[in-house]
Amino acid sequence: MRARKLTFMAVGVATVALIASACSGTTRNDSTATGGAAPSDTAAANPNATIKTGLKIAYLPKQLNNPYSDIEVSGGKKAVDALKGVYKLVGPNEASASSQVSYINTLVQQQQDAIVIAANDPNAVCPALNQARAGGTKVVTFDSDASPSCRDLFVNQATTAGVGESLAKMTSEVTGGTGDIAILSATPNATNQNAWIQVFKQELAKPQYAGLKLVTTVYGNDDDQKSFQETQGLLQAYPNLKAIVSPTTVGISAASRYVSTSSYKGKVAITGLGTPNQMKQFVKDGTVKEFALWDPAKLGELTGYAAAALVSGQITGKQGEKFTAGELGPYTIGAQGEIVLGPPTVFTSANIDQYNF
Ligand code: RAM
Repeated sequence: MRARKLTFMAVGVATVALIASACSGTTRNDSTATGGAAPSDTAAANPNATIKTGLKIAYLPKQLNNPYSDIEVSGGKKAVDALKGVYKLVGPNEASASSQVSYINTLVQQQQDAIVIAANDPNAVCPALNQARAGGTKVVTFDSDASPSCRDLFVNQATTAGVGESLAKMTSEVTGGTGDIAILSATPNATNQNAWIQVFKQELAKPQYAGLKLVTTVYGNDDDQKSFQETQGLLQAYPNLKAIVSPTTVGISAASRYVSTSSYKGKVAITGLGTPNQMKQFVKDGTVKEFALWDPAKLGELTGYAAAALVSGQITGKQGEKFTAGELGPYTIGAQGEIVLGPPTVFTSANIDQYNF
C-alpha cells in the first residue's frame, strides 16, 4: 500500500526518558515532556493528492467498554468505509497508563497505514508509537493526546480552553456561584481530563468564581463501579459539598445515578461532560440541570478523514494545511498539529430531547 521507511531514527537520551516514564505512567505535571524518536518527515503536502483506497486504518480508543468509545469509533468506521479503507478496532478494557502498548505493538506488526489512538497516558504510549512511525505508519491521536513528539496529528473535540471554561461556567450556574465543589475525573494520567482540569482551576482563580472552593479531585478511572464508589466517598467525606464536576462521561453518569436515588438529590448538583443518551433520565428526574459534550461520532469521523489525508500526502501535519472531511466539510491544521472539531454543546431539559447519542 505504501513504501515503508526502512531507517529508524537515532533515538538518543530523550527516548530513554520516555521508556522510563512508560513504566510508571505520566501525571499531569510531567505530561508536557517531549523528546522521543519522531521520524523526520520532510515531504511537502500535496493538496491535490487523491485519497488512496484500501488504507488500513486502526482505531485504538482509551478503552472498549465505554459507551463514549462506541459512539466515537462508529464515526471512525463511517469515514473509513466511505473512503473504501479497511477499518479495524482494538483496545483494552480498562484505561490504565500502559494498557495500550501491546495493542500498538501488534498494529505495528500488522503494518497498518494509520493508527488512530486516544492516549491513556501522554508518554507511556510514545516508544511504541514512535516505532510505528519509524516503520511508516502515521499516528493520529484523538480525544486524548499523546506527547506531540510521538504523533503526527491530534484531533481535539473542542479547544482545551473552551472545555475548561465551560466546566467552570456550568459549575457556577448549577451552584449559584458559591460552595464546596469536587472533581470526579477519569484516570489520573488521562491527557484530556488533566488538561481540562488545569484550565478549570485557572478559571476558578478568577474573581467571578471566588465563591467556589475546590475541595478535592478523585479518580473513578473511567470505571462505572469505581466512579459510583468515589461519588459515595465524596458525599460522605464532604458534607457541605454543593457540586460534583465530572469531566468524563463514565464519571458523570455514575455520579448522577448515585445521587438520583439518594438523599443528596436536589442538594448536590452534578455537572461536567456526558452523553445525552446516558444523561437524559437524570435531567428528566431533576438530578442534573446542565452538562456538555460534542458529538463523539463526528470526532471519530473527522479523525478518519484526517488519517487518510495524512497517509495519502494531502497533508503532513503542518499548521495551515487544509483538507476536507467528507460531509463534515473543510478543516485547517492549527498549531502543534492540532485540528479542532468544534465547540461543545451544553445540554439542559430544554434541548436534550433533540439529541440521540
Ligand atoms: C470519557 C473518556 C473520554 C472523554 C469523555 C468526555 O468517556 O474519558 O476520553 O473524552 O469521557
